[in-house]
Amino acid sequence: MDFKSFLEKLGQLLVEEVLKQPYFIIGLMVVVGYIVLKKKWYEVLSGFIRAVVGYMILQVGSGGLSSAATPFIDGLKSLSGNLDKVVLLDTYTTQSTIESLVGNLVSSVYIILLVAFVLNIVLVALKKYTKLRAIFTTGHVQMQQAFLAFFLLAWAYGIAFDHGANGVAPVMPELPWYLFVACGAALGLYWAVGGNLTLKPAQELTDGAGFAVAHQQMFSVALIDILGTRAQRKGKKITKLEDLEFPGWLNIFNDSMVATTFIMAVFFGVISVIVAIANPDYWPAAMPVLDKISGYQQNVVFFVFKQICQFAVYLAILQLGVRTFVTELSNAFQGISQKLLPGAVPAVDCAVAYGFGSQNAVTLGFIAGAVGQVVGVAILVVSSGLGLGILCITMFVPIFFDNATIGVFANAKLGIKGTIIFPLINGLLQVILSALLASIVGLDTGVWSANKDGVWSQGQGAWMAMNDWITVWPLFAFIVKFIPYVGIFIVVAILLAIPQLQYYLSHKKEDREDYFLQVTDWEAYKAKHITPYLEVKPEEAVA
Ligand code: ASC
Repeated sequence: MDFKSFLEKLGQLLVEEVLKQPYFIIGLMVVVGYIVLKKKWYEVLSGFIRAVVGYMILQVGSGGLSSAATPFIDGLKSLSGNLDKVVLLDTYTTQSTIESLVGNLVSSVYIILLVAFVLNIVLVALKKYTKLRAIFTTGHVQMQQAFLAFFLLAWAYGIAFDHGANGVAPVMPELPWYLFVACGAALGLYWAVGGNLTLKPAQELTDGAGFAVAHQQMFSVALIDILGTRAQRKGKKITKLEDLEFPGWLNIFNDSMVATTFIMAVFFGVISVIVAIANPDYWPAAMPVLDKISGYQQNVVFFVFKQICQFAVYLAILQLGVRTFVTELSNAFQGISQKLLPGAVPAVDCAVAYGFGSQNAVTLGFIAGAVGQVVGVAILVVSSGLGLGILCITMFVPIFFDNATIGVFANAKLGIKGTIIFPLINGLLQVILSALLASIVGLDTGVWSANKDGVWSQGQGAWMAMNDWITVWPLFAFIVKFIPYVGIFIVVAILLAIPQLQYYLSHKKEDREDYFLQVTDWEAYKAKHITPYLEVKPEEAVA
């Protein structure tokens, strides 16, 4: 092996085994934090193991939720018929579609990702000036975002990726150096700014667990926090899901396992029946074989029952994972934020929020988002895809993780109404804006490729229908496209200005430094800036 291929292999190992695996990054942070705190070697070891295993448990939970929904979503997909263009709303499909469009440039996107990650850390190290406090740690999401950001900015710079044709492989366009620089700068800033925006809402939700959110709907979490804080200050009465007292038999819904299973049964039960009527062949073909010798296939009713119960199962697993690793991470990060990166917090996967707040908000947010998406799809169907011939089909990640996260934060700050309204609007926008955006930037169809038998076909379109990628990122791309040369500088300036606005506008002049108290002493911050505005103060509730 020559030196160049050795380096390539090493780079690939670093990307695939470390950068793309949040559990490893989190585990390493715990090790560094505990070493800085001068813990004994066996405490460092046990912290590392609990962080890694805890994070893996969380991943079993979130992966299991997706797989529980897959048969139902596939059933809905089977109803789409032969519409012209199908855009799949999914984060992974969007990444792989762009990977096949950029061909041999995949490793350049990895380099952008690394540079942006380092930029995030530098921006936090310069906290005194930048007012940025959060380090993005969700590797698999960073990877997806790096690809879509790259594609969007390339579009903004007038670069069209070739999709190929029947029998013709796509040809790579020439890419200018400034595209790579612009992409690294915008991404690194977005991670630092987005995480920072979610810091206070996450501290409020978790009562000071010491982390922010590193995901794909960070700007909407901040918007909900601003509206919620304003409502709180005006003394508006909000009723949260956990405040509900269900009368009589309904009080079985106070138990989130029961509530989740019941609501999912209604929702997926209706979908199952619709699929069974519209496509009678679907369910029989989808049933697993339970007994290989006799060939016995599972009965549909029992299969559906089992899938539905699994939502509550995986939510419970997810919470166990969160509890396991968050304690380690919070403790260890104190070392990092005291010595290495003063006043910093880790920003983590949105699913961590489901371990706090109301469990029922996870379910209700998801259902409200799903209803919004159904309305969106109905609009596409009657308008023949907004006149573009596009049908959007959702996969589980956008419909669940985006809306459930918005739901949890909305419930905490705006109560039940917020838990319904925000995901409902988001669900609608996810469908309509994704159709428009995919069509505008040329991601409404996939790439032509040949299978192993030499038969050519074109992949489907895809869009990452998560809130930040239907709102702020398209806006950045439009600015870069329509304000030539200086567009990217305007985007950078906007991103740099956001934490300054947070710092200067969120507190009165004499309290300005309390902004940093949100990390360094949450109890003190809460006592001064949150508790006095709460309708029922904690001490009264106890009395
Ligand atoms: C995403 C994505 C996932 C989920 C996961 C939620 O955007 O790609 O796999 O959300 O991060 O826990």
